[in-house]
Amino acid sequence: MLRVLLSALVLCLGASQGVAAGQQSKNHVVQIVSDYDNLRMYFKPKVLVIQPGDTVTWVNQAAKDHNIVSYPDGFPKGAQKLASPYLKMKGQEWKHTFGKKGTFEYHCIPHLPMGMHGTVIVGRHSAANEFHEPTAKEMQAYHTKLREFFDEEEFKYKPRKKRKAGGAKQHKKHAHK
Ligand SMILES: [Cu+2]
Repeated sequence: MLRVLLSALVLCLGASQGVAAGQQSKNHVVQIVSDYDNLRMYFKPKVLVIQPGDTVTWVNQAAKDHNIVSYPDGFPKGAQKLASPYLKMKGQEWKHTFGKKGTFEYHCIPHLPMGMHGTVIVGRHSAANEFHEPTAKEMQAYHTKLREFFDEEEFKYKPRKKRKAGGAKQHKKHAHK
């Protein structure tokens, strides 16, 4: 019981002050923001740099449906992709512990056209050839998810290479070390 209390305390401290009382791994918090006044939905911070073994907790700031989903080619080879359920309630959380080094790109599917995406860099950036290569089946599953919200004309999935060629600022910035 004491152990549970202590580890909860350590998590709280780690989240608010970056203090990890004698522990190696840290917990980081990403706020899921629904800004109705400006019609913006976003992750804050958008880019997070952490160490292998660290945990990230996404916290929903409003009663609005959001999810945390990896691009099919947006995580390192051999790593676990991000795939949260929908967070619907205010204060609802989802957490993931990152074991592998590299770049994890994710987004919220329903608000993808608003630019609701984020990046977690674990230890170091991934080189272009270090990303997971999705199978046809994985691509199909992702497209099916997209089609729940968007028509083919409305929103097409752009594979990594095309997104880069398109000049997504976020990726340009991290393209080279
Ligand atoms: Cu969202």
